[in-house]
Amino acid sequence: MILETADIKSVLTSSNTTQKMYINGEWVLSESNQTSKIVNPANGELIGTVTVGTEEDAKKAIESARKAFYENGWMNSRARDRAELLLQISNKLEERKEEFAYLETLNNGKTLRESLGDVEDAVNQLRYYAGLATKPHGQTYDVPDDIQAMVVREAIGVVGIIVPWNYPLVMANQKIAAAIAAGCSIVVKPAEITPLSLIRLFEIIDEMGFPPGIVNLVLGSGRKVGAELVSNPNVDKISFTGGTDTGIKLMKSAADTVKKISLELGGKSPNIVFADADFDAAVDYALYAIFANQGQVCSAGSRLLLEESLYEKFVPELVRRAKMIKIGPGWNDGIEMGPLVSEAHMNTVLNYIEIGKNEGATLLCGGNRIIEGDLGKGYFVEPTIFGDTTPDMRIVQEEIFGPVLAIQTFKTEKEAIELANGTAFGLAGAVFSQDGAKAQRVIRQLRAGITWINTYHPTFNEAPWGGYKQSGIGRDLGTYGFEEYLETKQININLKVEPSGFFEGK
Ligand code: TXE
Repeated sequence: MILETADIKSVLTSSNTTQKMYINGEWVLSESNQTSKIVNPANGELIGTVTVGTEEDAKKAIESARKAFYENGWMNSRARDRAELLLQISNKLEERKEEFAYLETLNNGKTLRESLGDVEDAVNQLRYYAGLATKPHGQTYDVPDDIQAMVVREAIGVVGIIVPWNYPLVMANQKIAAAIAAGCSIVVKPAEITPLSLIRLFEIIDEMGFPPGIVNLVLGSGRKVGAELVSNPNVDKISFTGGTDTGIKLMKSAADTVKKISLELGGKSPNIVFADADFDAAVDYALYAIFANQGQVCSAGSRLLLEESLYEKFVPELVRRAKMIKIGPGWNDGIEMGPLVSEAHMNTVLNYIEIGKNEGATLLCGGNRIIEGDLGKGYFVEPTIFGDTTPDMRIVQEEIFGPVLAIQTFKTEKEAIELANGTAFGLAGAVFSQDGAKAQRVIRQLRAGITWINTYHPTFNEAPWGGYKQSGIGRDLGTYGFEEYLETKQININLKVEPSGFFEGK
């Protein structure tokens, strides 16, 4: 699918029009009167202007979500009606699949095939959670008393949803779908630099006729709008995806109101390749693990753990193929890797490459921004691979969130496991081996929430997504992700209604 320049224009809202936020069922500009320019990372061109919300805007959205939930009846809304709304959103989104994919590519930089995959995922998330909406079930207990004891599940209330820029549509959508299915009202905040697909999703949501205040979108900075969502006592829960440093701040702030939080944070995930692995598959997935979405994936296989005896054969092939990756604007046909999301993020990644060199790692390929020709206008970085790393290096320990792979080597299974678990993170990990028992043995030793054997990256809306250790708390997706938006209430019904006799005096 090739996008012509004329088509690109038709996908975009005029960059002279300031795009609004959605609060209490209305499209509004921020009282700040400030705007922010949204840039296409493939060429630095302006692709939109959006209003910049403030704490006051966030407060208005929270108040409307609170009213809608607690006073105007959403708390007692019917699951079947919510399911129907989610299905309708999914159908509309599916009808406009290509448009949303183009928009995501223009704003985020990812290739069109990846954007299309994201939109398809988003459609399926809405359908999956529409199905789950009617499924929460309680329990009854046989208690040693004349009491009928039972548990019911209820919506948690007002949910603040804060999302990053690497999957702008799909990450917000998975939280929105689960929260609405559970019966919550929501206030969503996209990342500052990638709000366009979410604004458009809210155009669809607006057509659905939700009662005002159930779904709100507030644009603006994490420091102001995001922080207000986390500290405001009228928000019952925060669902966050983003960096670990920000997650730590959020957790501290949420403590003041004992707010329930789920955090999906960073990673430095190991991809362990044993000498007995299928060679071609292991090379192929090692590339996919780190270079998909330009490495801007929380679960990226950013550390390749190679059995030492395989090194001489594996690394030259890996490097050869990394150099063949087709880089360019994500909307062009055949492009396999797009630009990084912003100039600032590109500079962070380039800085890490310098750190790697200074730490003494060997640069095996890449390492540079691409400055030739049209690509020089965008934020393109070559696929980069470092060898001769040691576990203490920053490029081995810290999340770079770009197309930078660090190779580590091991001699024994035990050593592989130690290296794999040797960071503060615990999001994901993979093992490549044709010895099924060994592969499973190693996977069971990984302190990570998402794991693969003989593959990397496939993820499913049906299965839980989240990490061990400093990669987060709680889960997105699947039934586990649904649970995050439900409270648990115990109800005890007296079957023998008479005085308790606890106090003697009458
Ligand atoms: O993320 P932030 P940034 C990692 C990755 C990346 C680094 C920094 O390593 O290089 O984080 O990226 C909002 N209160 N990941 O700075 O700050 C912010 O506005 C409330 C991994 O872009 O975590 C945005 O909407 N909210 C990650 C969201 O948090 C705050 C994906 C994420 O931004 C806030 C992205 C505050 N004080 C980055 N400060 C993953 N797990 O996939 C910021 N925000």
